[in-house]
Amino acid sequence: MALLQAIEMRRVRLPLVAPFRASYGVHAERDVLLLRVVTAGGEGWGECAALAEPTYTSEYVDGCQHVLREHLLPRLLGRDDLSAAGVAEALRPVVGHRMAKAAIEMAVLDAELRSKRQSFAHFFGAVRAAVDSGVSVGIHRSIPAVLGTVGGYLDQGYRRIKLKIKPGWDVEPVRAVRERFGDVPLQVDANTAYSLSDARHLAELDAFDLLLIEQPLPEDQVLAHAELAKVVRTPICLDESITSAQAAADAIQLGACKIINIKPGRVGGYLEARRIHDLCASRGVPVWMGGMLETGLGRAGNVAMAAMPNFKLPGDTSASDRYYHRDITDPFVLVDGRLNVPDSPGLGVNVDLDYLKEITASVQMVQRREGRPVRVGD
Ligand code: NPG
Repeated sequence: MALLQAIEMRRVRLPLVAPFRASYGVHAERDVLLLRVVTAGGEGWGECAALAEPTYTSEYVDGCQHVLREHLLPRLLGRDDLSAAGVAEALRPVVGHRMAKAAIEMAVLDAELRSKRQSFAHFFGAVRAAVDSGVSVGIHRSIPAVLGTVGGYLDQGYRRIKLKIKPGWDVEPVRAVRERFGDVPLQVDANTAYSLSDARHLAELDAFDLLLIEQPLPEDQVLAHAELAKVVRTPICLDESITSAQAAADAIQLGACKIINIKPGRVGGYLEARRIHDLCASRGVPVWMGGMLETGLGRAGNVAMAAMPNFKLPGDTSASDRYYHRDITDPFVLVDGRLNVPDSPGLGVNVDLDYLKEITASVQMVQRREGRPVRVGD
């Protein structure tokens, strides 16, 4: 890989079609940190998955930008031996901060693959040209309201529905969706909202033939998920608990999950995500691609990875218009319930630079001067 010369950190505010989840602090817009790396071999783009507030994970977008500027980028800048495969190792002295690390690794990988004229999909060993698209449906105020939303998505062609659940909003919406829409592929996501003492209640969901129940218990309760699996027949899928390939191996061995949701940001980047995919394939554990309201850049990488062979279930890889009136790349559109996998070099999407400027809140450049990293353009 060529010398890493400079990194642009750009904060954009992208208006959302609908508020996502107020409790995660995602209201009318997505506050996104984008990275553009400049190398002697060309440029590359990265997207940080972190949200504006540390309400879903401990990472949040201001914190990511800070740790990148002060601790991560200085360890990478000016290194002429750097490849995407070496980023995680170079950053190992910094503990945690996986979403920040994932963003810079993504940008370096994009630059590297663009310069080799290789697509992300080819690099990952994609086995399909389009991926089945699922959609995530938030907690609604009423059963008629959730039925209206689900009906709208099914009309658009989505191939799987995921209902968010929490205590007080679980069996009834699932029953209503099953009654109204028949045997549509259906799964639920609890985002850690239950405790092991809810096991018998959660087992009531077994009546509805769900694909899976995602992350019912808090993320550090991996053993409790294994206990829950003795009571609940619906396959348990872990998301928040799986922060690395090691965590995935341990959870599988403990019997805590039968399926894993992969989010590259959550695990420190696409290369660790690929290790999880491979590990799960070797253990007979199917995976699927999660989503964190990515722009077209993050979506491009996720869709490419979702074309790998062990991505056996539809992902939260919805079309751009599920999230954004206007995306920063050419939009991803649903074609017969699928998204096409980009096959041009790198991420394979073009950034609409004019629109990007319009929605930019700030830009910071980090580059080397006289052998030391400095930042300019605050
Ligand atoms: O389609 O990008 C998407 C969103 C899918 O529901 C979704 N993601 O818990 O997995 C989740 C949830 C989420 C989104 C969580 C954003 C945190 C932030």
